[in-house]
Amino acid sequence: MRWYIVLAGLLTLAVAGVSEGEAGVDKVTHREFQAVHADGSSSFDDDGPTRVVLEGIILNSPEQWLDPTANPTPGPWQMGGQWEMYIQGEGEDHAGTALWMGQNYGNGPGYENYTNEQWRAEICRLNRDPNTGYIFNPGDRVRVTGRYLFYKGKINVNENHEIGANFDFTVELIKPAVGLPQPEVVGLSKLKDVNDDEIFDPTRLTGCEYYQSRLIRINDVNIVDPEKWGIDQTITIQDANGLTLPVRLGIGAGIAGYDCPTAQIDVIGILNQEAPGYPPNIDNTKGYRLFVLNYDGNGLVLTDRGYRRGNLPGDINTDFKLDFIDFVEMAAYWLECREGLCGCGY
Ligand SMILES: [Ca+2]
Ligand SMILES: [Ca+2]
Ligand SMILES: [Ca+2]
Repeated sequence: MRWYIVLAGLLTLAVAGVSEGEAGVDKVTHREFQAVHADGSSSFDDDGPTRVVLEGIILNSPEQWLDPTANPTPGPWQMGGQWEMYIQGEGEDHAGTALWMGQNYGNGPGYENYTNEQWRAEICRLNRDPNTGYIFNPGDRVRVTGRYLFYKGKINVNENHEIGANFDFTVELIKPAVGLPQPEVVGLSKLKDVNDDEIFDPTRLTGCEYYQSRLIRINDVNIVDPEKWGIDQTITIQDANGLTLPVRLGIGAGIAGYDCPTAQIDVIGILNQEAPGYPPNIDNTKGYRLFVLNYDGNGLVLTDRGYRRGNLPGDINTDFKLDFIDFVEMAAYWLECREGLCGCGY
């Protein structure tokens, strides 16, 4: 429930006594930015700058994870359009950070909502390099400048729930198409102890924290609850020793388009933390899961490798032939326009 960011925001503002202006901008590594206390709460925001500059590689297409479609009145406590991009540090910077935006900040007290038009303008801006108009993709190296808040186990770049331009964050292209980071192979025994409990190390040098917001690969597992397979659902993987991990499926079209893999598989995804509980009783040492936001139907590796065989652009269902089924699938989406990518007036 994203609106709890509001509570965290009020706390941060109270503690930090926010100062405005360029003086409060520091370039930091993801590892510095994500530092935590022994209880898993942020230590960076104890006396951090107002804004940070971070660099890294984009891991995901935001619209495969959260629905960007503008909706100003989706119901109480609902955020309407949302947008979240994960950025992974490089080299010695063994950490990563999420950037988050929502439309209806006003579902918390004292904040305002974006109108549909304002929301579209915001995510149209964030999906593009401001200097060239280039549309960002996973595998691009970027520079992020923005404010931040701690939320459920990790610190996120965001707008502190404010719609004023002074609270914007920006993403700029450093180099396009450097490629996704090689996913680190991580056994479940690195994430779970012998009792299948999450391993938490506040130094962030081992356990779940070490891999938080990074692309990892878990080999030789089975999905134990294939009946739960579907868009926006959570399934569970298990290894030969009985260790398990939740896998949060995104809203990528391939998850709806293909069946759940039934054999022993490998899984590639982003390790995320969403700590359980509600303020003031959030356990920031728990709540790790693997994000798999799309699937290409290959049957052996649960992931979206970002390319397709066949090279037939009209082959919508990727069965390597063009026929009426492709036409039907295309017709079903006729005239739809993906918020934030088209209709931007660029
Ligand atoms: Ca954490
Ligand atoms: Ca804004
Ligand atoms: Ca086809």
